[in-house]
Amino acid sequence: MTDGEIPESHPRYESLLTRHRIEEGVDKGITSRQGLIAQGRGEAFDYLLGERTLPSADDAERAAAAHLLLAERPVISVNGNVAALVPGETVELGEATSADIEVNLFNRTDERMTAIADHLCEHGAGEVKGLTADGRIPGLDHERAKVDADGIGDADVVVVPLEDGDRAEALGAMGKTEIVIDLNPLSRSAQAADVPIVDNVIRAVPAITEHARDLADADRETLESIVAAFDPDEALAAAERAIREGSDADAAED
Ligand code: PTJ
Repeated sequence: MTDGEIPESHPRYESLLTRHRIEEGVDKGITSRQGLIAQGRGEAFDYLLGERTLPSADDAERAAAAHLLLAERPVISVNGNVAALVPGETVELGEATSADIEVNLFNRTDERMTAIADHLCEHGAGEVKGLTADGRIPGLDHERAKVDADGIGDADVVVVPLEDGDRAEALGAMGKTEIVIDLNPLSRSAQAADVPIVDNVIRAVPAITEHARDLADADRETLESIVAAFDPDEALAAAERAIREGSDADAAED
């Protein structure tokens, strides 16, 4: 089955599309087999959140866009799941925010690094960082610590979708502003983030791009006030409430 063969009227269209893309990612050597497990975990949380963008997640997506527009050296980190699910959307986000794209893998192999970089180029990316790997994130074991010195190594703002908890904490410890996209509000990555976006990457990446386009002409003061008004603890609490109390809880409060 290809993307186009899943009928859009199917009640679980987005979920089927997501599964299909991840499967295809594994077949192409882009996504790791662990990526299938990660996808299953994500799906469970998405189901509990009502498979929609909470108002609190939309606020986080707007704050993320403001951070990226204010940044001097923004970078979007891409792993095997992100490359399979939102390759073209990631390229568009990079264009809308002048952010670099860097491949950064948990299960790093040269073959997967190259396959992902090629896949992103097929979806319109000009330059893809991550292959030079001449920088290190302090405090992590060798393979997971590898970054480009002039990419994530030197970035002031990093978007890390579906990040592993240790690395999210280590990037935070380097003083970088971290924007994490993770459907689990209890994950260490989400908890470590300056901007935790509790939403499916398939909805979150295009939403940040849309906010960035909307804010393209905003002045610094406006962007800074959006950043200052965002409260990460409140965003996580709103997502937890939505999970515990059902899909109306968040909507009722925002
Ligand atoms: O490609 P690699 O080698 O870098 O490996 C990437 C994975 C994702 C396999 C690796 O980082 C990993 O094992 O991640 P975890 O520890 O399973 O964490 C993944 C997190 O992402 C979990 O908290 C999931 O709930 C969440 N998640 C999964 N799918 C989505 C998601 N969040 C947003 N959107 C999704 N589609």
